[in-house]
Amino acid sequence: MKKLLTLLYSFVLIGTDHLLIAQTVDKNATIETSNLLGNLKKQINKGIIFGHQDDLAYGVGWKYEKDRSDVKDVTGEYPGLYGWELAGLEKDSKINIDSVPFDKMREFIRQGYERGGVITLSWHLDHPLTGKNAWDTTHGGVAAVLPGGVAHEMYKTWLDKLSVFALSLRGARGELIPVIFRPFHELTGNWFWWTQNTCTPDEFKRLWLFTFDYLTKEKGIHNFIYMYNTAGNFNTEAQFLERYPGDDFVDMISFDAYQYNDPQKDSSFVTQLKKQVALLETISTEKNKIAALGETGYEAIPYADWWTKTLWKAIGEARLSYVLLWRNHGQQPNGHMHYYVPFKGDISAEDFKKFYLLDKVFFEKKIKKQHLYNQP
Ligand code: BMA
Repeated sequence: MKKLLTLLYSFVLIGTDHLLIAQTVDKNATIETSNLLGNLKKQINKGIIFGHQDDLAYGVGWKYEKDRSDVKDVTGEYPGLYGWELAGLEKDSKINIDSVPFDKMREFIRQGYERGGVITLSWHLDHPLTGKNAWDTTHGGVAAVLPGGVAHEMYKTWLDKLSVFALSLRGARGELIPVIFRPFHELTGNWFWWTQNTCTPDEFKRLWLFTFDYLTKEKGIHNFIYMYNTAGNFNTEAQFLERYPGDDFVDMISFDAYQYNDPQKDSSFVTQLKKQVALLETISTEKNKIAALGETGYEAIPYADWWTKTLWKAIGEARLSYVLLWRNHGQQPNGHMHYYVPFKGDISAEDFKKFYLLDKVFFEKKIKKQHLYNQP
């Protein structure tokens, strides 16, 4: 009987242990990279990391001021996660699509990492056939970059440049800085050359697999965590997974969802986001993948209590590792305001402070204490 009980007990242990372990799909991932994934898995039980795109580079009404951040101006702390954008890297540009010099970006990435924060990268890479930007939906771009395609060799040179950049991201001990890589984002949309209107599911999966293989095997990139990211237009698991390349090639799953309507008159954003986040949670449990909200926000945040009354209402109960708010460009040449976190004095700044103080929301200081790069 005792023997039987011990046997049963070890089965139970093995069973739960399996659920705790988060193994990177890149079997040669650096120790810091696999530690980060393991800790993000634990993070979902503690709370959600707050992230902001281009946080250290500029904000509303300022650019490249040392140690400045709109998030810090309002809350006194930096975010726990930093998003950066690579568009331009593929054509040897010194600056990205939003004029951030890659040299500065590298330094900002180092600063965020040294503070214990998490780094994520997106890439609005140019259309490989037309040379126009990522929003050019001329068909055939994906087929062209696949092995045998007319732009395949060129695509490899783009990945070579990405690899040089990835290998240049180093911490104080010379270790590689782990990055959550979110390629071909919003893939279920219809606005990029890789979205569902321009390629078949099979072509998309082959694009992912080739990219993963080339980066890990040919280029020796071992500081990437791979994130699959759809647009916010799914209602079922099958829709979310239609172009999913497979459990062996994806570490994290996410989607992007923005609000455009009036939350005081129409609660559909909260209802829909809640539903989708719940679906994402189900998929992440089934697949043992870590969930996040890849991008969200309300441009120029026109409602003073948006943070606690809309965003938190939708995701407060969710088991998500992080949420990323998009960039604070400020005023565009046409006068239009483009920003997603409040700046000092902005109408939602007070509510943002309330959001920042929530137990389950993690900014710089709480994240630093998690030691995300140490053994989980
Ligand atoms: C979009 C906007 C653009 C920007 C692009 C890439 O959502 O913010 O202004 O160029 O992202 O960062």
